[in-house]
Amino acid sequence: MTAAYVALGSNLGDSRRYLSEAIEAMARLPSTRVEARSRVYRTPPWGMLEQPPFLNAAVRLDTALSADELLDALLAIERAAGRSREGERWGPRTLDLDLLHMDGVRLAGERLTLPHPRIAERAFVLLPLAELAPTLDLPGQGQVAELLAALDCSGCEALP
Ligand code: PH2
Ligand code: MG
Ligand code: MG
Repeated sequence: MTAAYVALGSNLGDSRRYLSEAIEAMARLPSTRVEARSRVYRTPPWGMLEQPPFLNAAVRLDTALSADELLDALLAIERAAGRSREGERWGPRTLDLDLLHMDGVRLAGERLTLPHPRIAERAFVLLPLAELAPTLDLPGQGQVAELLAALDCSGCEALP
């Protein structure tokens, strides 16, 4: 079994529900357990500013799936949540599930780069991830808590 970290995001429709149903769907994947989940954060949109705020969270899975199998499963969960890939890059979405890191795995493929190459730039990923794994060292980027300390988290808040 391998630890895998997944970032969740939504800013269309009933975002809170998309996030919790996605976590339930991940818990139903074969040979996979949801080991920990962060709080849900409301975060200002990043990348494309003219869109509603996002809800973001992160989970740690323990899984026997390969990175490719897990990616396929995450994409299927996105599709089941009505995720369209027609819109603009970084635009609004019902559900986004990004595979961030798997322990001991480094990949630079066409479908998947691990660790995810843009973690260090994104408070909306690092805030929830730091709840789960502050001392995690992301190869090529650094330690989660240190990366987070270097970012501006203004406008991000944990929801009750
Ligand atoms: N996802 C994006 C683009 N911008 N901004 C926030 N705050 N949260 C996100 O999850 C997010 C984003 C594309 O995946
Ligand atoms: Mg994303
Ligand atoms: Mg994505």
